[in-house]
Amino acid sequence: MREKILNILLDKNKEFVSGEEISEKLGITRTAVWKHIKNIKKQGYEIESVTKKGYKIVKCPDLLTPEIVKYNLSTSLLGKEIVYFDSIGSTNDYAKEIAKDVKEGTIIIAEEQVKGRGRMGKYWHSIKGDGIWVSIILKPDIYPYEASFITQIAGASIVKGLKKLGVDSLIKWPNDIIINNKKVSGILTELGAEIDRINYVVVGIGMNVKTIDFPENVKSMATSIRKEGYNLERIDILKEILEEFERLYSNYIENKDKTECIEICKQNSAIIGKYVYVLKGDEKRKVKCIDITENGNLVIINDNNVKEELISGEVSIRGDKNYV
Ligand code: BT5
Repeated sequence: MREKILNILLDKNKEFVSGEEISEKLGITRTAVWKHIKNIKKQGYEIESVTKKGYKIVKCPDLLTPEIVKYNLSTSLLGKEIVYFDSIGSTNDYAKEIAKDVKEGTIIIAEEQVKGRGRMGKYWHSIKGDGIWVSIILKPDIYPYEASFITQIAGASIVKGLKKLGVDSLIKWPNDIIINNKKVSGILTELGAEIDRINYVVVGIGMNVKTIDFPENVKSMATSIRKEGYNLERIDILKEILEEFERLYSNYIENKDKTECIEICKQNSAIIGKYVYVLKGDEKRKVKCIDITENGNLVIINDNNVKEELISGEVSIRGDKNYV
C-alpha cells in the first residue's frame, strides 16, 4: 500500500494530490493514507502537506530505487524494467544470470557491491551510496566482434552526460573516464555469445560520485565527482548517462550510425596525440596514439614506427609516468 501511495505521488510530478483522492483510489481511509505518508517520509522523502490541497513530493531521498529512477528517466528502452539491490556481489554478475530471461534495456542497480569487478578479474571499489553501480542488459543484433563498440557508446554517453551537468571529463580509451588525470568512472562490457551470434551484452558502469576517501590501493589514481568539486546527485547523473546511452545506442542499432559516438570519443580523448604504454599480459610497449577508427579501435604508431589498430578489451593503457 505504501508503494502504491508513493507511486501516485510520484506520478503527479510534483503536484498536490488530495488525501481524499488517494483514499478513494485505494479504498482506504484518509487516516490510513496519512499514516502511510508518515512512513514514506521516514524513508527520506520530503513531502509537503497543505490543508485542502493534499500532499506533494518536494524531494526524493538519495537512493536509486526503481520508483525514483523511473520517475526521473525519460527513456523508452533503458530502465523500463529495473532490478534494485541495497547490496549485491556484482551487478554485472547478476545481470548475466538473468540476461536471457529479461527484456532488452533491463537495468540492475545496487547501492553497494561487495564483489564489484573490473576487467580481467580486477576489483572495483563500490561503497554503499557513494556512487552509481549499474548494469545494462542489451540484446543487439550484431556480430560478437562488433560488441566492443558498445564500450565506446558507454564512454561517449558518460562524457556527454557529465558535460550536460557542467562537468568536463575525458575518455582514456578503452574504458576509463577521467577528470584531472584521475579515474572517476570505469566500464565493463561482457558478452554472452555463440561464435556468430550475440545472446546478450551486459554493460557495467561504475562511477564515483560522493566518495571522499578511497582505499590505499586506488587512492593515487581515483577521484569522484564530489572530490572534483561538483555537488551533483547520483540520480541526475544516472539519468543523463542513460538518456545519452539510449540515443547513441539506438542510432547505432537502428541506423548503423556510429559517427556521433566516435566524434565524442575522439574529441574527448585523453590519449590521442600522446605517448602511452600499452599493457597486454606481461607485455609493455611504448606507442603513440593517433586516432580512433570508425569501429572504435585505437590507432597507434608502434615501437617499430608501424601503424597498428588495437581492439578494446585486450589491452590497458598507462601514461608515461603514472596512470594517465
Ligand atoms: C573498470 O575495470 O574500470 C571497470 C569497472 C566497472 C565497474 C562496474 S560497477 C557496475 C558493474 N558491476 C561490476 O561488478 N562492475 C561494473 P578496469 O579497467 O579493469 O579497472 C579496474 C581498476 O580500477 C582496479 O584494478 C583499480 O586499480 C581501479 N579501481 C578500483 N575501484 C575503483 C574506483 N572505485 N574508482 C577508480 N578506480 C578504481
